Amino acid sequence: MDDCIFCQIVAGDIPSRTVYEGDDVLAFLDANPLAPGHTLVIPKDHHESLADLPADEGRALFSALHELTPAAESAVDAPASTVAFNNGEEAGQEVPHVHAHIVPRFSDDGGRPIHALVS
Ligand code: DGP
Repeated sequence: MDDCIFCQIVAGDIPSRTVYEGDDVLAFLDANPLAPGHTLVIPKDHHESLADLPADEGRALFSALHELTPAAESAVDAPASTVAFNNGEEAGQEVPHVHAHIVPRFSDDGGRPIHALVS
């Protein structure tokens, strides 16, 4: 999709700080991080919501999350993380290309759940 920011990142037309690239999945640092190491994990193909994502791409995305979540934590020495999808505009999805947020969490960040992090 020409006007999709994340498709432009996949194509290399918008720079990003890539942390992982596979055949189907790209991960890069969030431009507006909620915490150090805040990482976005996306399917390379354009799908707006989780319901649009083919099952094989969903499996590739989850497999990448399985690897990248502990990697994101250890990169910033975080003991935990919040992993979340904003799925749909009413849920706060600003970029209409499926993406998971990995937000490293720290012992001194209050232990608040994700909805408190973004309010
Ligand atoms: P969401 O609200 O779930 O759609 O979150 C979109 C995230 O994408 C938000 O945390 C900021 C991030 N973001 C938006 N534009 C860019 C960009 O051009 N580059 C990067 N690295 N992140 C972006």
